[in-house]
Amino acid sequence: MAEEKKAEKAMKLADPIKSSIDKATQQMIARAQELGIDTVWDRAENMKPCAIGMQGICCKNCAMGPCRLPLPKGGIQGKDTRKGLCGATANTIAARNFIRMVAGGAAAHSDHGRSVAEVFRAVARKESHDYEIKDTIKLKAVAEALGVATTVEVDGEVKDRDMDEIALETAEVAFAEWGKPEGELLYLKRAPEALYEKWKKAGVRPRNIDREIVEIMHRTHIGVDMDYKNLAKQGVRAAIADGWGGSMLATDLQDILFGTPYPMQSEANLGVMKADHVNVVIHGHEPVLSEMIIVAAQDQEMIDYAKSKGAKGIQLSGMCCTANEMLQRHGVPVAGTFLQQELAIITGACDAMVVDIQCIFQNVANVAECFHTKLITTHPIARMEQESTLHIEFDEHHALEDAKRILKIAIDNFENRATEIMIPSQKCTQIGGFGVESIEYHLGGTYRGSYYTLNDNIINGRIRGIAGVVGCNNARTRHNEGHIAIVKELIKNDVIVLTTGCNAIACGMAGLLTPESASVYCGPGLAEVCETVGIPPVLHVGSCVDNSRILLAATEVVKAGGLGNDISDLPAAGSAPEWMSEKAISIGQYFVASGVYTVFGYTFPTSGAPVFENYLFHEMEKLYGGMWDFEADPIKHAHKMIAHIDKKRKALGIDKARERVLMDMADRQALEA
Ligand code: BF8
Repeated sequence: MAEEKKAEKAMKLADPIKSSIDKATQQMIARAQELGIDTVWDRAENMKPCAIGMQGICCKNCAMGPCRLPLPKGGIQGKDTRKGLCGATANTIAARNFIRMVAGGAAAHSDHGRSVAEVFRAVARKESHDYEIKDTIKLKAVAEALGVATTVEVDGEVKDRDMDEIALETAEVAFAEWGKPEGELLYLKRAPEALYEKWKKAGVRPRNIDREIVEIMHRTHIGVDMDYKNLAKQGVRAAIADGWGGSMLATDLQDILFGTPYPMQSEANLGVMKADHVNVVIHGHEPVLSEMIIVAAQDQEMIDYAKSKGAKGIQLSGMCCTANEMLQRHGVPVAGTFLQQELAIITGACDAMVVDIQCIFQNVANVAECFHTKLITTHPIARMEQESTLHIEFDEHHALEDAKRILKIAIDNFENRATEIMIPSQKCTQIGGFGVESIEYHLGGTYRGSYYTLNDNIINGRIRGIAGVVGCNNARTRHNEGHIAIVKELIKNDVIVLTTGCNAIACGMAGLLTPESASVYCGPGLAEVCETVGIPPVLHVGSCVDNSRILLAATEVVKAGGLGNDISDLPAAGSAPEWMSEKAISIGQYFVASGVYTVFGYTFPTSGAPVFENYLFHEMEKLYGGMWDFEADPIKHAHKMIAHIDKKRKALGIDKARERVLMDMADRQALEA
């Protein structure tokens, strides 16, 4: 005990100002320190990452290792002779580690998709009565993309097929995508034809979702695949199975069940919590849980029960991607990003934190023990060893009942609060809920291709290009600094940004998700477009599985014409400024495999194997049209993306248009000719 106390005393504390650019976060880190509660930033101060592991050159795939292959001082001179006990080279080890990250990320997204598919199938089979199909238009579109007939011929007459029948067959076909014995993923044909042909030529069309992930685990076992190019190829195949498979199905089936998002106003940051309300923070990823809690929280009986305990009402808020899911469909406010999860409890006003899967710190249980907060786990695959946590398993067959039980625990806990509560005042107005459909609504044409107005403005140079800026926070970098600096630099240079995940939350907290921000932060061209159509310069398109919306939006841009015939022809680039998760690597890899130049910040997990890294950064472009890059400095990072956008504009012959920016009809006719 004395030893433990000594260790605790020796713990270095993080500097709140250096830890985050966000005032609410700074205030709450300081508050935690005052209370003697460690947060992720303090732990990062006291534990440095392993330099060899960071560079991807530590192999621990067998018990002869771990084999560590550090780069020699002064770099590699001549032949790289580094090898592990079995002879695995640095390239083989880095490639194996890299694609295992892809497997982890693809598995997380795809298993999330599978859970949604299970609920969808239960609804289609009429086994679940708490959920229902909310968007039949989307159901028909998804059915058609999966080859399910939506019409039927009766006596020579074509009629609409019964919706229940369509739902049932769509559920069965969708479900088979995870494990069908032959064929290829059905959604691959949604990609531009030129991209599909590239995948075919490269031999990377996924057969089914699960198989590609399993095959990575096999091929990276000791003594199997020892060619970094062949390993990378399987990484690409599994990543495509994520982006154009598991994630895309997750997004689509969620839209069918819970409604396709449309733009709506809300707020972001810890200041959305209310001292006089029962605060329930829902944290994780699957909207299957949050949707039902939203329904339960609107139940008058529940509201009255909260009032009977002395609260003014129930305040739901979201954390991480669950926040994005609740925001985009219901306008529920966002409490914070990945790194702010402990801080929500440190307010002293969190009556329950309800978690499901992914990106949840185990330490939230320790923090909750310092307060009255009930930490409730809900998913059978994600439990915690801390006995203080409650586990209420969420089941689609009695989901509303489970949700009410959870809410009741939170309400009962309201009166157990200590008197001292500290909720930061910071919160920002934001608009969330954009997607393929709403972009078409705002930036589509009346008479021509669906994304005509967007394409026209890219061609005439008001919009210089499109960026997808996504991904996590990382306690090794200053919270939100990279996210915001990169996004601001892009929009200043007339690049419209599509955002998801924690980047979207960071942008919401910084006030970049409002139409009004256009006149403050954008270059003149982008500002003019945003002001004319009334959209923010940064469009929040959802959670991390919703990066599939970016793939489909890019495909719509290709279809609308005038900007080449593949995603790789577009003046577009991707970015994950503060990435940390395996999911980010899988997303990055499917962006690259879909033709997008993709830059990661903070660190890159192959830097110890320069030959393999060169393959990712340069050679991949020849196969897929997209490639990886790395840049830690946010401004240089943004300018690498802008340089790529300009390169693509030049290749399309629209670089001159940009110099003029405002074009008259004669200019436009000259361009079209
Ligand atoms: O899936 S961005 S920290 S919350 S992994 Fe996690 Fe990263 Fe946030 Fe959502 Ni995505």
